[in-house]
Amino acid sequence: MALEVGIVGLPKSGKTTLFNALTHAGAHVHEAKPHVGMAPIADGRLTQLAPVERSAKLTPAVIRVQDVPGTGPALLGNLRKVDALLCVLNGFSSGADPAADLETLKLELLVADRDHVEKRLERARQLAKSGDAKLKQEVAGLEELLAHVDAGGTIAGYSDEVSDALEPLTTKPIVAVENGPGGIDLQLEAELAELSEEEAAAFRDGPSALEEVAQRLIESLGLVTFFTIGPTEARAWTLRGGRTALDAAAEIHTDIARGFIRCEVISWNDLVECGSRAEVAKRGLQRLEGKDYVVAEGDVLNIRFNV
Ligand SMILES: Nc1nc2c(ncn2[C@@H]2O[C@H](COP(=O)(O)OP(=O)(O)OP(=O)(O)O)[C@@H](O)[C@H]2O)c(=O)[nH]1
Ligand SMILES: [Mg+2]
Repeated sequence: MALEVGIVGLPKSGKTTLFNALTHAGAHVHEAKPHVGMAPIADGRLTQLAPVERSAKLTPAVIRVQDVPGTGPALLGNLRKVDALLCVLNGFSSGADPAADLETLKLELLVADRDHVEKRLERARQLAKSGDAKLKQEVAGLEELLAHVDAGGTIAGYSDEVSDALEPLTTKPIVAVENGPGGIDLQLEAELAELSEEEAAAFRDGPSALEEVAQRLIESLGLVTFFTIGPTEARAWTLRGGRTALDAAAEIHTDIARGFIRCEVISWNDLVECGSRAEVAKRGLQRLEGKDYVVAEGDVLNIRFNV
C-alpha cells in the first residue's frame, strides 16, 4: 500500500495548488471538494539503474495525496487514516505570518481531536449502559483522555491504547511547507506541473523544490526505498524502515509474498558501477537472503518465488 499523506492548511493557503504541483492532476482550485491523487517521488537513482537492464519503462514510487477544502473537525476527520500531514502555510499574501498560521493549525488539529474524543465518549457511554465491562473501561479511558486534553495536554503526550484506536491527527508527523518567496513558490510549481518534465526542467536551475518535500516526508516516516529492475520496468518502491524482504514482496504482489523462496540483494550503486548483474555476481557483491532479511536503503531486490 502506498504511503498516504493529507494536505492541511488554513483556508486559501494554497492546499489545492500544492496538490496540483505534486500530482500534476490539474484540479480546479475553486471547487470545494476533496481531491485524491498520486504523487510520483522523483529519484535520480532510478534513471541511473534503468540502463543496466535497458528497462523499457521507469516507474517511480508514489505517495497517495489527499486535499480536503478548508479546515474544521468534520473535514480534518477525513484525514484520520493518513500516515503524515503536509501543512501548507501562506507566505505569499501581504501580512502573511506562516509561523503564527502553523500554531493556529496545530490548535485546529487539537480541537478536531478533542471533538473526536468527545463524540467517541458519548457513544461509548450509550453502549456501556448494557453493563459490558469492556465498554465501561473504554468510557473510563476516554474520560481520562478528555480531562488530559482539557488540561492542555496533547494526545501525543498521552501514551495509552485508547489513544491509538482513536487515530488522532495530532500524533501524525507534520511536514510544513511555506508557500511563497520565503519557501516554495507553489503557484509556479503547479504551473510547471502542467508542462513536460523536460520543459519544466528548462525553467528551473536545479531539481524541483518539491523533491525536498517528498524527501522530508520520507524521513519523517522513516521509509526506505528499494528497487526492482528488469527489461520491462525499472521501479522504485517505499517501505517502512525495519521491514523485511517478505514485506517488500507483499508490497509488490501478494502472490510473490505467498510463493517467496529467496531474494537476491544488490546495493543500487554496486549495480550501476558494475553495469550488469553478471559483473556484480563476479565481484561477489550479490547476496542471497531469506524472508527475514531487513531491507536496506537503496537495495535492488530480485525475489525468487513460485506460485
Ligand atoms: N500570488 C500567489 N497566489 C497563490 C499562491 N499559491 C496559491 N495562490 C492562489 O491563492 C488562491 C488559493 O489557493 P488554493 O490552492 O485554492 O488554496 P486552498 O488552501 O486550497 O484553498 P481552500 O481549499 O479554499 O481552503 C488561489 O487563487 C491560488 O491561485 C502563491 O504562491 N502566490
Ligand atoms: Mg482547496
